[in-house]
Amino acid sequence: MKKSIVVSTPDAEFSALAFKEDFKDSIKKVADLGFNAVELAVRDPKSINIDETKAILANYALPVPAIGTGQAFGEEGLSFTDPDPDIRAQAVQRIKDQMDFSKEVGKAQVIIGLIRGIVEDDADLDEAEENFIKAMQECADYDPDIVLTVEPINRYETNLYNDLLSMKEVIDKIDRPNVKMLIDTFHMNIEEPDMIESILKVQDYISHVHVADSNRWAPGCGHIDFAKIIATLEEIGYDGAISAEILPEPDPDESARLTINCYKKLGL
Ligand SMILES: [Mn+2]
Repeated sequence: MKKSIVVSTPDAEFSALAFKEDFKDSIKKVADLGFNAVELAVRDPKSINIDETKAILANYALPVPAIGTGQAFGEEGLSFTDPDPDIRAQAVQRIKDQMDFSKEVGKAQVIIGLIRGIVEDDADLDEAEENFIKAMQECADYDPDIVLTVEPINRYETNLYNDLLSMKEVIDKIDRPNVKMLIDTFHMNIEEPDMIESILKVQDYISHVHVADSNRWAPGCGHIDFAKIIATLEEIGYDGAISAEILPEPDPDESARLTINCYKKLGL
């Protein structure tokens, strides 16, 4: 399993990641610490210098397992389930742009996290699901070579698809081979009755893994049993990346150091 951490490209602002100041400097730090992959958080690929980004990544030989896209919702309000069809269309276009960008960085998986949106009125949940499925199918069909990985997110951040089993159900409804699941230990710790049992139930769907501890600090700073989770992932034959999506606490450098130390202790 690759040892990965989230780094934000210069256009994005997001609290749950290790570094976001100077991109080049952050990539160097990540490589120097011993990570061998880096997940990028990108608000809009059209606003970043793709050639420069590729050159920096190549310089440190860091592959990109996945691209985070949630900032398009957080900062611009784009979502697959907005009642306004224009906003839904913009969200779909943004994910298509991310899929084009993905091809520039080795066919990284494109994460569908908060861009699914939040439904204001629970009465509209069925309509939201319909819009979500339609948007997912349109994006999946846009390029069947790129995997879209949908992430169950805890109830305090969205009311759509909080746990692994409800996400599995909607992935079955989307019914596209390039739609898979991203599991995140921080969200699972809130939503899953038993993280290990839930992982086993959706094992054929998992294409990417986020780690953060129960307090969203680096793994090892809270009470999640990562040894058990890694053993379970090994048992089911998962060989993708383990990517830290964490708060930059107590400070960005230290959060990355704590993460790599934990990875090494886990034998990654
Ligand atoms: Mn996550």
